[in-house]
Amino acid sequence: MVDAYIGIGSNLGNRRQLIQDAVKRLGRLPQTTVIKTSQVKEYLPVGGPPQNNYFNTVAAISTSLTPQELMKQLQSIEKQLGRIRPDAVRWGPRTIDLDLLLYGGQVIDETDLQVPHPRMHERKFVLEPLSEIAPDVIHPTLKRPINSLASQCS
Ligand code: PH2
Ligand code: MG
Ligand code: MG
Repeated sequence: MVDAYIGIGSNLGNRRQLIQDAVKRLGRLPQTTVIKTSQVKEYLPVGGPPQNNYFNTVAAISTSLTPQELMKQLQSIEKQLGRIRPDAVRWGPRTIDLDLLLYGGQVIDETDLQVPHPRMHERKFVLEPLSEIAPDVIHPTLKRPINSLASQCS
């Protein structure tokens, strides 16, 4: 089993409900347990066109799915919760977004799968909730603990 961290965001529809539902579905994935979730907090949208505020959270899971299998399952949950792909606009509004942030200490650089998530270290809406549940986890390429990255992110 590997500890993985999933960033979850919603800014369309019943945002809090969608996030709760996404966490519930994570817990029902094969070979996967949800270990912890951060508080759900509201954040201003980062990037993209003007849009509604997001609710964001991070979930810690323990899984024996491979990163590729996990990614497929995350996309399937997004689809079940009304996510329309391809997105109309990059970083546009979405009912639900599930991003694989970290998968153990692994570094993966494939066309459809990059871990650690390439922008996680500059995003407060990721680092703040991640730091709440995993402050001492080391970012596998920057080699720094999450709480240190979070404290330097504005
Ligand atoms: N996701 C994005 C773009 N901008 N901003 C916030 N606050 N939260 C998000 O989850 C988010 C975003 C692309 O996935
Ligand atoms: Mg995202
Ligand atoms: Mg995404």
